[in-house]
Amino acid sequence: PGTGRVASVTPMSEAPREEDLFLRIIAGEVPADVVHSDDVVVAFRDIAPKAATHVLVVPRTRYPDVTALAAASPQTLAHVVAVAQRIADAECGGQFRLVFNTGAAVGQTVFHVHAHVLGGEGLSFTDL
Ligand code: D5M
Repeated sequence: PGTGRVASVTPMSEAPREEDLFLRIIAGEVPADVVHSDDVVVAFRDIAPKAATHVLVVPRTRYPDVTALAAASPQTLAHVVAVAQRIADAECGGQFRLVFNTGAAVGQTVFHVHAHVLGGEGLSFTDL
């Protein structure tokens, strides 16, 4: 006990707002192919898709990663999962892979929490 990482409950990461690409997409300042939008999340197609369906589900409120989101707003995390299911139902038979890169060492490049929803043709099974 006591060895686990202490989750941040701070909603804002350290980077200034104008450096948060996903806030700029949510604000409509940067174009994106939006497939779902509601009061809590916006979902748009990844610019470099790894499968036929590759959508990012992004909470409107800025948390740096999924650990911070889960600590601060588990209901928002549950909503992200529900929206992922809805996208997969519409696009790829209801089955999907959900990825939250958490940390630069594992490939996180945008430090505004986002779920990668992956499914359909072209999904590689070599990594997992
Ligand atoms: O995922 C960040 C993802 O964001 C990565 O798969 C590319 C995608 N990306 C980067 N710029 C854009 C724009 N402008 N539109 C749509 N998608 C974008 P990470 O888990 O942080 O590596």
